[in-house]
Amino acid sequence: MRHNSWAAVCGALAVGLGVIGGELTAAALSPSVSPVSAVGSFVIDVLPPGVKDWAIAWFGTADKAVFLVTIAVLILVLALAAGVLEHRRAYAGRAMILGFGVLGVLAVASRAQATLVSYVAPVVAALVAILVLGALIRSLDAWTRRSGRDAGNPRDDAPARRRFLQGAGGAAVIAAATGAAAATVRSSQSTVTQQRSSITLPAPAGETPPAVGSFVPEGAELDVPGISELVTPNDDFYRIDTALVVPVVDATTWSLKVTGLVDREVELTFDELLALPLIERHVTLACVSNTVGGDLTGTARWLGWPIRDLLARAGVQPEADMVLSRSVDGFTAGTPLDALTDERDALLAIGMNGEPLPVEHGFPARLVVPGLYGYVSATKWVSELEVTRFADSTAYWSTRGWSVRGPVKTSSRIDVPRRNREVPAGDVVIAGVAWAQHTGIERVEVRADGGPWQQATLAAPISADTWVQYRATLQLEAGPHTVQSRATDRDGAVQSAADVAPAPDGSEGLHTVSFTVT
Ligand SMILES: Nc1nc2c(c(=O)[nH]1)N[C@H]1C(S)=C(S)[C@@H](COP(=O)(O)O)O[C@H]1N2
Ligand SMILES: [Mo]
Repeated sequence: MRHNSWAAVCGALAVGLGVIGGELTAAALSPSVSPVSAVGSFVIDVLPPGVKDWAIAWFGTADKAVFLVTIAVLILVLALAAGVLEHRRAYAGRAMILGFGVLGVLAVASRAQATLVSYVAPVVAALVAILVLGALIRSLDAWTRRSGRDAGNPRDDAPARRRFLQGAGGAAVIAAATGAAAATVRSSQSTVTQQRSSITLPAPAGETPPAVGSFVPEGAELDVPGISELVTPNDDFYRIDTALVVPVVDATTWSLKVTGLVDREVELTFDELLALPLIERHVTLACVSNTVGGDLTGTARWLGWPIRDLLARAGVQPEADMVLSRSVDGFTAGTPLDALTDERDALLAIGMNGEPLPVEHGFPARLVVPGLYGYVSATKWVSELEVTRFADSTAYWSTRGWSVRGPVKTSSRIDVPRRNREVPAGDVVIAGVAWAQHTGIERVEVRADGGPWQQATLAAPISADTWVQYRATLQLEAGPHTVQSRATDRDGAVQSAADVAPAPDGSEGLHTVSFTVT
């Protein structure tokens, strides 16, 4: 192997040990801010608007691993370069690592959860990498000098070669061992997962008669194979957030503060929350990034305390018109005060479909506000409600080109038949779900091939805040067909047919599905 290649290996070993040292330090001192994930989150936050739209959809779904691997590959390439540089010129590679150490510190500084102690990890990472790189390259240089002077005489450079290989081998062994230790420590932080599974949720306070929305009425579920489940199982519930690594929040030390334009600040612990009269409501959440016919929407039964009761406890001052909810990871949402205090049951939720909130859906507590897109209302891992004014505060996505207000737009989706399927001729069942949160669905119509609209049969709604299943039968002859659906809300407003992209305030258009009748 050429000495340059060995230099690159030294770079990888040094930076690898540095990264592991940094992660171990972070795990010990401030688990919520690991240097690597801080760099990743920092990159997400500074993405330019064009890349961002694509990124929301991308990071929001299953592909965070791809992003983490990309970051890892990038770090590796830079590490290889640092090794080669240091071999060419003493201190050049170490200066490069120092530069990245500074970037690491800046990235950590950009994290809302960062405390003074969080900075120790990137500093340790840079120090370890610099020290190891210096030592390894010095030993490589000694070998290079020997083999240069006595070219063609392998016996003379053998001791220097052996010394270098022993050093590099030792570093590799230490990297493997500490890497394994770091992985173990990380998984032991799944104690929060254990904590979550040991929580027994209280039963909702009895309401007589049972409140609309607290139960699934007779006839709410249609028997159509392939239709969206009326209540989405937690494991199938869409997930959208900016968190690269799911925030790990210890419920025993968590609290929610109500601050800002209030008569008195309120602080609520998880145990206090458990002891309050909680209610349960089915609510359909929707993401503003959902495209027409997309799957970034779901319905769950949420257990929580009405936010209006919490705000009443704090005493909201008359000039306030917005609540800026803040997550432990710095995400913010700006919700109109009305939506949190009017008769709709906006919840500080701790339960989802009978379980404590799954960690990725906001454990230990999140907001659920019927009728508003998630980015302006559904703050997960919520830690603070700052009562303020739209004129004085701007939330995370609203500073990034998305609308300040985010009421959910009425929409409907065709679940059956699926796109490009072959369906037997005769009565063809068209079925799906429609939603107009907080107004309710009045009617759903379907049509084939641009023909006349035909009214579908609606299932019984759980409430105005949930989606409704619908079904229709169309007589279709053999050949290719295209069906569309449109919903009308209880105010008589018909779902928009305009072709509108999600940014800045939600998509519009008719879901259109093409298939073949055989
Ligand atoms: N802390 C935090 N809460 C958040 C977000 C986020 O990025 N961070 N995203 C919001 C958005 S855009 C949506 S659509 C909903 C999605 O909630 P879910 O992942 O439980 O489906 O969470 C909201 N709450
Ligand atoms: Mo969203």
